[in-house]
Amino acid sequence: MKSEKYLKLNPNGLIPTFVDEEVGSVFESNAILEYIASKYDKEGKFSYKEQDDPKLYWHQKEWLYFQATQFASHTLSRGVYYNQMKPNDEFTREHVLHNFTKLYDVIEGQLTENGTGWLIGDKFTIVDIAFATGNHRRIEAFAGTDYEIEDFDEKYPKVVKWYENVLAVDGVKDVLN
Ligand SMILES: N[C@@H](CCC(=O)N[C@@H](CS)C(=O)NCC(=O)O)C(=O)O
Repeated sequence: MKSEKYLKLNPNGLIPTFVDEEVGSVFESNAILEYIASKYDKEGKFSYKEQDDPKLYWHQKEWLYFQATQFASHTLSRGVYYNQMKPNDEFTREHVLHNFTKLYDVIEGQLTENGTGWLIGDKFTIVDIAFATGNHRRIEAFAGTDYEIEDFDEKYPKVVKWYENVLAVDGVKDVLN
């Protein structure tokens, strides 16, 4: 990931990077999801298209930005970092858990308002893929640690149901395990 060859494809030196004949390479996971949707999901099975449904297309984008900046970068990766560093300090723990609570309140609210069992619209989309990956990583990283969200299932029943829906999609369990 830090080799000269890799850094030409992804100057930030992280994974993932998607390599494709048409555009060369794409980095940032949610940009990759959008690219794959645009190129390989022409019929909109897993994504909303601007020409067909501009409202849901822009919701799709806003939730992907929210996932990348607020969920993955601001909260999940900081939590993983602090959990590994074990600063043993209540302020840090409260801070990480407070950020997670704010995020999961937003996600629970969106699932309640949308009411379809999916984050946007009425189908499993790239938005669900992005958040499910983060949710999977949260469970994997924090189960049994000081950073685990207490009584998650009681606080976030819609998220629990949504995650079950995602895991039931063909192929999802295989890639997450
Ligand atoms: N915002 C980036 C984050 C990428 C990222 O954090 N990748 C991690 C793995 S999930 C990584 O490459 N870590 C290795 C490192 O930090 O050197 C994206 O969504 O693609």
